[in-house]
Amino acid sequence: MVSQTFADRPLKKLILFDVDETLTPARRLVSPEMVQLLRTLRKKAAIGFVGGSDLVKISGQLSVPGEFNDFDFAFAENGLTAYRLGVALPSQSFIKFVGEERYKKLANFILHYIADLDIPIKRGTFIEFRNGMINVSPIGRNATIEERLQFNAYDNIHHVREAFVKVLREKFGDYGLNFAIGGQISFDIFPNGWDKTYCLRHVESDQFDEIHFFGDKTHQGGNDYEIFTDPRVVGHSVASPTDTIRLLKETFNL
Ligand code: M1P
Repeated sequence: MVSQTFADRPLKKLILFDVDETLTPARRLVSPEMVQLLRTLRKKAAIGFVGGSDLVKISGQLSVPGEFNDFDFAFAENGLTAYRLGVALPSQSFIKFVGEERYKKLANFILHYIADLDIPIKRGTFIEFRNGMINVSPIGRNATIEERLQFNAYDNIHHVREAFVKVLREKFGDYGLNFAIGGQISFDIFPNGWDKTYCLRHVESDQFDEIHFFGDKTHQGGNDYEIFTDPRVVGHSVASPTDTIRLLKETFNL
């Protein structure tokens, strides 16, 4: 039976959402139409987001001025940073898992590899160090929106990230790490099992009848794949935020 906290919602279900390209365009703000629909949905069921980015970035994309928290569950970095009704849940850290020495070898290799990469342009911040993962970008995270679109188009033809990940898998196969291409200009590296299914441990005690997940990178190798295919979850694959709106209305009669 669902926990007392969510007993007043007519549907004893939890609806989880990926962020980029599911609730918002990549790295951009949520639309007023999506906010309105999520508020309507939240009256019926519990809702949460589970994004790969860090909490500051995701909050920036999803917060509407004056209305801080529209979600029951907030999972950044796949749930390594987690909040339930605004209260922080226990976390683990990437650096503790990997260890300083091994991390130094990995970071050095990555930076050398990027230095040798001949791609049209480079910007800055090639490794972003987060709590539960690192994020690696060949162009650099300082790229503008225009530059990231250009890199993405280039990468679709030249598969720069795929090739990079292949080399890292070979070279650091004994590190127990997973490599996931989830966005437009980068990929995430985190310990095996710290993919988006990680967040599910935080909702177990609420005993929802069903957990749904909506995401766009649901194909194998995409960063929504593991949670999308998890037996505890009903997965929905979407093509864009507009598609999410359509599917939400259809699935939950909104
Ligand atoms: O949420 C998907 C991804 O979003 C960003 O990717 P990019 O900057 O490449 O578009 C990153 O925050 C990444 O960690 C995340 O998985």
